Amino acid sequence: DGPSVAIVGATGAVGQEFLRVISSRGFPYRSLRLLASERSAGKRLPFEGQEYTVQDLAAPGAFDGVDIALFSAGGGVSRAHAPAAVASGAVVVDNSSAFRMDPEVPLVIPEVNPEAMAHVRLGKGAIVANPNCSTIICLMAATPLHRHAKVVRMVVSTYQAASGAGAAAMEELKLQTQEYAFNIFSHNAPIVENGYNEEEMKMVKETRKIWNDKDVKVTATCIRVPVMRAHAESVNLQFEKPLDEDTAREILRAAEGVTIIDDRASNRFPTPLEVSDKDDVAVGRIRQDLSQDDNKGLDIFVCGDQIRKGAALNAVQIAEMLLK
Ligand code: A2P
Ligand code: 11C
Repeated sequence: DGPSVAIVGATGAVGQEFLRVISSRGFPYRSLRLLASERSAGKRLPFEGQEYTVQDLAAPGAFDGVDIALFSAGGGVSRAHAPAAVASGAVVVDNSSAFRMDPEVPLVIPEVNPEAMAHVRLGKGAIVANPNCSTIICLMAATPLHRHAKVVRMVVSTYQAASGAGAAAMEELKLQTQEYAFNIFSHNAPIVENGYNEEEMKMVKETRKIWNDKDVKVTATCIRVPVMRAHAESVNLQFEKPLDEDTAREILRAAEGVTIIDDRASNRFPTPLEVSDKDDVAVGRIRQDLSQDDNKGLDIFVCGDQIRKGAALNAVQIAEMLLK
């Protein structure tokens, strides 16, 4: 019983995490198909006591009988192959940026805007987009506060792990630790004409779409750091209504998928290592922004596993919503 699931990019960092998350959450599937490029076709991957042969995504009939296709093989692959999956009746949960800003495509963080996918039904071809990892991790912490006091402006600075650039970049970090270890650099995404890079612009545009608020002001600076698989983000929030830090802490304590690590006495706050392989996003350094009047500003520091909640877990949660 359960849906027939295909994983596109099954050999990649996120693809492999899809499998771990499916297993750890006991996601019910009737059958599983592992797809990647022709380079990997024929490769055998063990999973839950069975051996699966990786199939070429481009082979005819790759999506025949598939109910849910989890895509994480890059935007180009999604653009080229998601339409075929949709045509054969599958719901595609796409982890790439290819369709995120398409007005017809829901962009979903289950804890934040589940209502956006109210019209998506299993058995009827559709695409649901998984937001960018930096956006997911940021909004997991910012949204509960936004619901309470309405964010009017948000300033984000990220410290992003190598995993966001894929399995090859993680391997490179291991090999080149000397070079990476004493340095950080601006995110590798292309710079666009306004001087922002594409990663920063994703945070701006995706936040507006997810919050369904075209007026919220967002700016971001995205930096790559020598960390393996979890992003850190400094988030400065300006609210319409006053929000004091104790209330903020209470709100975040009650928020699903969020853990508070905020021990001032022992200087213990979220770190990328501590959230690695964890589902929850960790929030700390919760404090009133001194530079804003009337308790209308807060600073917080957020860490989240980029491959888990930033990608695979969020996508599997979306797939779980389809089963309800
Ligand atoms: P492959 O291993 O066959 O190259 P990562 O983000 O960790 O680099 O992983 C990328 C994933 O996307 C891998 O599973 C990779 O498969 C897959 N992929 C990349 N290019 C293609 C393509 N043209 N067709 C199908 N899968 C692709
Ligand atoms: C990073 N956010 O950490 C990227 C990786 O749009 O899904 C994922 C890119 C995306 O570099």
